[in-house]
Amino acid sequence: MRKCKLFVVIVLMMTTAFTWAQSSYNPSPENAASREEFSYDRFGIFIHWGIYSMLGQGEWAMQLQNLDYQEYARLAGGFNPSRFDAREWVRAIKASGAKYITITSRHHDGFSMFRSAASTYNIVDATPFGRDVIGELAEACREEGIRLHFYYSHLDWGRTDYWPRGRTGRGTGRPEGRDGDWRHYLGFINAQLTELLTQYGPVGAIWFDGLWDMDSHPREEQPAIWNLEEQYALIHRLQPGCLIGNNHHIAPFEGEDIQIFERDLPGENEAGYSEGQEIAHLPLETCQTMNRSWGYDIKDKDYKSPEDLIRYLVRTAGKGANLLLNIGPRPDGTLPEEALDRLAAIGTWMDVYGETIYGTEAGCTGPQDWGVSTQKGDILYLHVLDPADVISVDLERRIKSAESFPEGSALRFEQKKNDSAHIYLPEAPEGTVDQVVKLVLR
Ligand code: H79
Repeated sequence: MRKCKLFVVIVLMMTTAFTWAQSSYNPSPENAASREEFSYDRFGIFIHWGIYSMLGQGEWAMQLQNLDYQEYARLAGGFNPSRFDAREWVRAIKASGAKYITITSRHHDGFSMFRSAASTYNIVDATPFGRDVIGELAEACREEGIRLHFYYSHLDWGRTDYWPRGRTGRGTGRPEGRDGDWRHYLGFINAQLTELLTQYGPVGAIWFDGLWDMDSHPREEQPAIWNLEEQYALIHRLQPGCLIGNNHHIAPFEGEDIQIFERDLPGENEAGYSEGQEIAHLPLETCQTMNRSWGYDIKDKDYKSPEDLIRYLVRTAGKGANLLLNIGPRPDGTLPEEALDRLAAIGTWMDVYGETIYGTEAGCTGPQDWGVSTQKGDILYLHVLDPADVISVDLERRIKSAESFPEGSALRFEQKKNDSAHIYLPEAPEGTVDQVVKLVLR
């Protein structure tokens, strides 16, 4: 009798383990390699560009001003970014030290910035410009050796088959939908994802946004509502190395390869979109704006200084995360000078300090009152962001040597048992944004 019970228990355990193993997502070798490459790179540039850029009030104008969906669509007829030059963009971005570009292939307004047979509401068919900007960008990225990621909005403010409606897009004048619309809409998404993943060569990542539009439903229902299982499988089947990220502000779902944080470092919630967003065991990415806006805002000159942006990049690396820093190009296709200045300044800094950012992990000290640290094996880079003569560092391992970076001069340090180490810093040269100490640990 006992034996029989034990047998039943074992069989039950085995079937549970089997179903669990079947349903749990295992990234392919190509995907695992992409994750490593992604984490190594630490820095990317985000681009929010669409027909909304013409209105000069960010990418949410349609929702915020309750613009009529048919009238809004007329904007496309005037979109002619005569100064757009993909190569110029990519060169300026590459010179910043960024290793990838994430561009809005389709934002919440529903307009596709790429050639699409799934809808004529796209840049090739609906604008006098008639050029596939995503295609041109893909080509320029290939030439310059920089990866391309696609932002793709789950939600849509302009399509009538986005029905039933979610939290937003209720004031755009669309008629009520019919049964079957939602299924049709999901089919449209799969058709467009297929286009994005077959028309432009290797895609580094698909970056979803807008799932939160249906947040009147609990988290457990979201994968079924949005057809995530099939959608994610489609992406990984078409391009196994393509990473999937979803800016849903909640813990990652099965099948996602990176975890995204909006306007906050992982574990922080100052902007208010990351409440309870536990940090997963996935590559991490924080997206942030240079000024206050994502899409071009003609009034927003409130740019963070180049120094502050560099320090933000350092803090992100100190968390073991990537920074995806945004630019909102103008409707004529140019990048604002303020953005170009910042790209150049970050690039100058990265030329010297890249070693302390690329390929590092979060440093073993965690955040300290003087700054943060990044690490590569036995090498620990202390990023002193608040100038000091001496800093104390909590370390479990013994320090073998300490030197200033990039100068390489030996620094005095003290490390007694069961006490913080003290490191004496030289005077920082004028204009230092981050005083780096390179420690070798035993
Ligand atoms: O593409 C950029 C923005 O247009 C988009 N994500 C970045 C990368 C974005 N969408 N929303 N927001 C930024 C912030 C607003 C979030 C809200 Fe909500 C949506 C407030 C209310 C609904 C989600 C659900 C956050 C709070 C509740």
